[in-house]
Amino acid sequence: LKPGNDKSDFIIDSTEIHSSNKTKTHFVQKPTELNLHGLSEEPVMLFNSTDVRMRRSGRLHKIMALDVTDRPRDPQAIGQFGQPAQVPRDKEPESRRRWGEGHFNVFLSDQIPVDRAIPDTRPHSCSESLVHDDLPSTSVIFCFVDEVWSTLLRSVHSVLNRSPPHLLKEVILVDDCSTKDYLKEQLDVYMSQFSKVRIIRLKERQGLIRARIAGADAATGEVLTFLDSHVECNIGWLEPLLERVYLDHRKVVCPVIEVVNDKDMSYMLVDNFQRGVFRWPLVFGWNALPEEYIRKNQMKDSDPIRCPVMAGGLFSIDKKYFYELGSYDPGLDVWGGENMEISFKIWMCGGEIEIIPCSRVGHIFRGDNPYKFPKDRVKTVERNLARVAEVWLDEYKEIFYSHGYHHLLDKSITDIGNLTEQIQLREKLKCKSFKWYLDNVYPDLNAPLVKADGLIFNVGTRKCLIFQNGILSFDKCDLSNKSQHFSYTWLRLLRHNTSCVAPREMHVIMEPCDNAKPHLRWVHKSSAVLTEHLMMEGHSQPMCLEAENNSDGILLKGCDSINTLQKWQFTHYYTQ
Ligand code: LR7
Ligand code: MN
Repeated sequence: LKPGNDKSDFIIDSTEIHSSNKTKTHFVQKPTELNLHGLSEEPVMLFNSTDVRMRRSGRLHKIMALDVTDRPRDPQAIGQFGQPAQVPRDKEPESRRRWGEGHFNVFLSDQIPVDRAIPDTRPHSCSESLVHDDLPSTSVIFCFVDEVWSTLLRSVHSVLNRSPPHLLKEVILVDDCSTKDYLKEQLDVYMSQFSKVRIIRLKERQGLIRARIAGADAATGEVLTFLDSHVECNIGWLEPLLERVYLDHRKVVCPVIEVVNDKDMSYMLVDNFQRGVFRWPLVFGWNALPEEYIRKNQMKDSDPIRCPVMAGGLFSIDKKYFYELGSYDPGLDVWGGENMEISFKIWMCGGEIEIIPCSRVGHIFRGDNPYKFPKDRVKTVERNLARVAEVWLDEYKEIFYSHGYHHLLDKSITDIGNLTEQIQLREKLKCKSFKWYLDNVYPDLNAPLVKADGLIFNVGTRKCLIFQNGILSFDKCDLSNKSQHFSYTWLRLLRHNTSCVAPREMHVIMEPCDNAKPHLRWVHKSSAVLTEHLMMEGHSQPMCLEAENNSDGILLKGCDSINTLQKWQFTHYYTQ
């Protein structure tokens, strides 16, 4: 038995060994002298190989990459080896009816063995990679609410069967106050056969963020590994994650998240070189590393990939470091935004986030949440995001609010809760600025601080706006004159230092800027007819800024698409 030997790994039952690779899986031989049991506490007895005996001597070795199960695997079983499964004709109504239990094909999931084999999707070059034999141990934490029975079990089995026992301290199941009966006594009974599995039951629904904190508080391993409760950890998934944390305790590492198809439950591999990013307004997404970057850094497909943000659900983090970082903001509710929070916190406060291509975990991506939100779903998520933006985004939070979240600016309508502790934490940890993060971690994000700035040129008078001695008027354009410098902000304010252009009857004056005040907002460049106009926002009668030809004054007039006295241009535009 040569673990980690080239592409093939060994899947071991109590009766058979299979060798698997990307395309085919076949039986190799019966393990006569090896009586393997995945659930034993004693790895040395288990494998009796030089690799395991060498552990704790700090040397490097190849990844064991075992897949151990206590029953022979049925090669004919539905969904075996990650193959697509099919619903028999006569079962289609039942399968459709049960979809809503998990927002994936629950009927099929229930037919598929909870310990099925899946294809080893690691890139070729992973067979070259080595790990230390004194890696830290980990506690695997699954938080769940009303998870489907068979997928929860499959998640747990995949961890027990594919993690080297000496590295797996425990599996903690945090039940976030599920309502389903089978998740109570039946789950206790089932899990009692595994000495490493512990169940924690939350008395009230906490949401996944506080549930993870509860799991972490109970964990005794040196590293915390968080997983969603509908995953399948692939062969050799754990060691490469722990290796990175071992090398640097401030590395927070994610496996490649592969896809367990929600319709046929097949295990599907994903493209290489994908990294986690965000787009405005703090929406998580994937993007491929640019070819040029890969070439320049001579990257192999097994090399760790630096990620501006993590997807959120699947990662390992040094336990001490997790608490040094103040864990999660406990003010985040139910679901959403916590991945942004922890990602910004990690990067800005001295850590790193990586995707480790030699570690692969399948996840069922679902079209909808199969559980209830105690409050409105949209409001919950946007409130979470606003907390993150307020604490971590500095002046860039305006970009966030400008992407459909203006309504959150009025704190009398949306109470985002107290942020004092989070802000103090950021100061205590001496975290860097969001600008530093953008420059160093995510430079390819287009994030200009304002939409436009420079002089505001009036096309009709060919003069520029000037704010001097408390008066707004016109003058000959002069870029070197600071009094003529304005910016057009993300929240559509016309700003000069801390003062903003505001309507006052049929004229305009300067008022202290306030993002929460809608009357300070001007539409510029977003309407096809009035492209160069500065139109008051939110008026049924379109009102535009107009230069007075002879007096250097400014008026508010009904908008007129051809009047050049109503046309204004900034020196620089940063967005469309
Ligand atoms: O109130 C809740 N309590 C919980 O315990 C709500 C959820 N949960 C559990 C739930 O049962 C599940 O195990 O928390 C886990 C995550 O919830 P999902 O599976 O509904 O989330 P998701 O997969 O749709 O969403 C992703 O983004 C979330 C944002 O809050 C979390 O970070 C999820 O962990 C995260 N999942 C992943 O990163 C997997 C890959 C998805 C991608 C991209
Ligand atoms: Mn999920």
